[in-house]
Amino acid sequence: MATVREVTLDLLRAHGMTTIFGNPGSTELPMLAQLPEDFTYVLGLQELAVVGMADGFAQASGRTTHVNLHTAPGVGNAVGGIFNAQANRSPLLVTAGQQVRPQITMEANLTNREAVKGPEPYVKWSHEPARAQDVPAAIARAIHHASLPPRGPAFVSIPMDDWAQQADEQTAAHTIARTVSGRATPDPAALEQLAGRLAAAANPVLIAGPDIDASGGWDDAVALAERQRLAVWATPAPGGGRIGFPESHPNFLGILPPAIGPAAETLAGHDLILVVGSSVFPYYPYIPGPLLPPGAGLVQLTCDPGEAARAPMGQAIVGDVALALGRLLELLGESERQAPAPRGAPGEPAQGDPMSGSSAMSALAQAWPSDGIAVVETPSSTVALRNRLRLSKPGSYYFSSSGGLGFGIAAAVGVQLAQPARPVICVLGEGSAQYGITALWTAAAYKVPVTFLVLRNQEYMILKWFAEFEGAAGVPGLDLAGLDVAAIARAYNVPAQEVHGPEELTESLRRAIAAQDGPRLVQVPLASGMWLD
Ligand SMILES: Cc1ncc(C[n+]2csc(CCOP(=O)(O)OP(=O)(O)O)c2C)c(N)n1
Repeated sequence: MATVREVTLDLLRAHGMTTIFGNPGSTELPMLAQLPEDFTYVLGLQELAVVGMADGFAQASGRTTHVNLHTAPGVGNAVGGIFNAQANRSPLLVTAGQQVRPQITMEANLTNREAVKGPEPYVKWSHEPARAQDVPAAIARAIHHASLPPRGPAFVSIPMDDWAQQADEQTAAHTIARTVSGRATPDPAALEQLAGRLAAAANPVLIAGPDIDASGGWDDAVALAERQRLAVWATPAPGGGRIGFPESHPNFLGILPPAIGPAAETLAGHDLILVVGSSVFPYYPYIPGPLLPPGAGLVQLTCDPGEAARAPMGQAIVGDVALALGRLLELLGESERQAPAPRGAPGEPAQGDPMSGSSAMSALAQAWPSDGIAVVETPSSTVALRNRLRLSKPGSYYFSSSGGLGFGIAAAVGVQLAQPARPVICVLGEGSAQYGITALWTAAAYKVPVTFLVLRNQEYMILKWFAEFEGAAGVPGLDLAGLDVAAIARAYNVPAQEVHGPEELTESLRRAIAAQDGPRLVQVPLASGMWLD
């Protein structure tokens, strides 16, 4: 007779989910005891980092990924990361331990009271099985929820005495054998109508979102833009957790401003705005204005019915983005329209030491490997990074779509574990680095060769920009004097150095990227108060 645990391990194997990201407590030990050798346990030292690593791994591998947490306090620490994973559409199975069933009603120590309520707003499904025998089916259901579009985290709380119980083997066999597929073709008539509108438009434009990359629609998005002579903008940076279009392409014009009025102003002159794989739009801050430029229509292609329903303007077509792009290519030939005028190269960055964010990003561009992957959490230099690197291969950029900090270091570790053949470079503000800092230990302990670049400007610069924008004078707590991430990194066993000036920065980055035996961290002082692109 098989136990609940044995059946569950077989279920995880059947889904190829043999890597577990976790931080253990007493309530998880019965699941982890004598973990079979075909499973890998990646230890994170704090739960926000654990979820961030799994988020990066899930996105970069395209596979649903298992996170195991410690009852209420572990789930509590993880919630910021689960919020990020929801915005990133990361398919995560999140499990947490729970008191033994005989002691839940009396609320013995470590009982996760109302376990399903904690993560509920941030997951697609939150559950605690009614019986031990239901654990495999509950975990299977969470895996299916996480994997179906729009993908995202799903949560199961598991009483620790369930694992040793006898499984219902007949039911379990069905549970393990099931597969669920959810890639849906959009309404063919709606796509035909859209193709007709595109062909007839005088000056259409494409807004490229993260789901182009996630769905595998990259090449078709490029082919559509070229064939239809579309100018292309990236969806605003906060929602652009992944890049959906090559940023060195002559049709690519830049990142759409993230506010209502300026976005409409930027799109003035276009009569048809095609938004692919993005919400409409991830606005922030609030700068009111018309939602669309005069005379323009908007059509959104999205896999997410919620995203379609909440868009404030335009039409939406729901279905798989890559399938939609493929169908549009079948329906549309070469357009006679003029190709858009290419944008110029960014200006020379201001020189000097300490450097500006732009000159640091230019120095990074000099060292950039052609197959490099950027994991980005550098609020005031994100635009500079995009402008200077002009990343142009799929799967090359990961950023937290929610804006929640604590993603960068951890996600970089997960991305590198999922993509061992490509160099991962994680660019961080020194303030942002603190939220997921413990993931540095995992990088060192598991010899994950990420290059971390820390921009040290001794302040929360982006918040100073927001304070000025909001007219909020005299805000306390925006300065970070004395924070030395290189020193912290060394304590986590990551070789780290501080460098000065663009040449030394490029050289040290080249060496760090070439190192294969584990992570390296390079920190560079930046001038404060310099917002540049
Ligand atoms: C979990 C979380 N807490 C707080 C914030 C608010 N926040 C946004 S940007 C930022 C400062 C980031 O500072 P740093 O990384 O040094 O970058 P800089 O702004 O200097 O470029 C803070 C605290 C957030 N986004 N997420």
